[in-house]
Amino acid sequence: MSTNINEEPKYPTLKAAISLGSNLGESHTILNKALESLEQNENITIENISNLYETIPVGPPQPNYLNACAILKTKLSPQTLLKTLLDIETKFGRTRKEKWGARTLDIDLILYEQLILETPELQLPHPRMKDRAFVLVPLAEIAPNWIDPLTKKTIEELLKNVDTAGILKKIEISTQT
Ligand code: PH2
Ligand code: MG
Ligand code: MG
Repeated sequence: MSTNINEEPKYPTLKAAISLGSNLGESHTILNKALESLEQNENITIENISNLYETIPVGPPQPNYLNACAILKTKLSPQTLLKTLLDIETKFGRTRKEKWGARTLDIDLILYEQLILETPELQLPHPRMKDRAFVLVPLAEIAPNWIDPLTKKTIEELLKNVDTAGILKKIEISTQT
């Protein structure tokens, strides 16, 4: 058997948490289709999806967001997973203009196992995760006991320290159309 050193290493199936947001276009449909796109990747399976939340924008004035989180199992390295997420954003018409401006689709890598990473392209855990109710509220539904490797607190504990006033409405997955 030959070994190709250029081949991407075969990572075991590892757990990652992502956050999704949209506030331009048919946000509900876009989020569902983005999750379908992820599922179509043979190296990714979706373990769990939160309910959707309508949230007040953090940043410049813009329409309200729909936010959700998902737990993935993946064989991809964090860098390759990030590239896959960015490719899906582009597929759904994401353009990058204003920082924190309105977008058809934003997918952020929030946690990857217990990995701590500080690179220009990717920081893990996501550097603003612990301040953002629009991430912690949906994430606490599906991964309340996941420990933030930096603070050693669970998602549920981190959620207690944020203001959730900007979380306007929960849209139950079962009632989605
Ligand atoms: N994403 C941002 C900036 N502000 N506000 C809400 N409510 N939801 C988001 O997903 C969001 C935001 C940058 O990624
Ligand atoms: Mg974001
Ligand atoms: Mg992003």
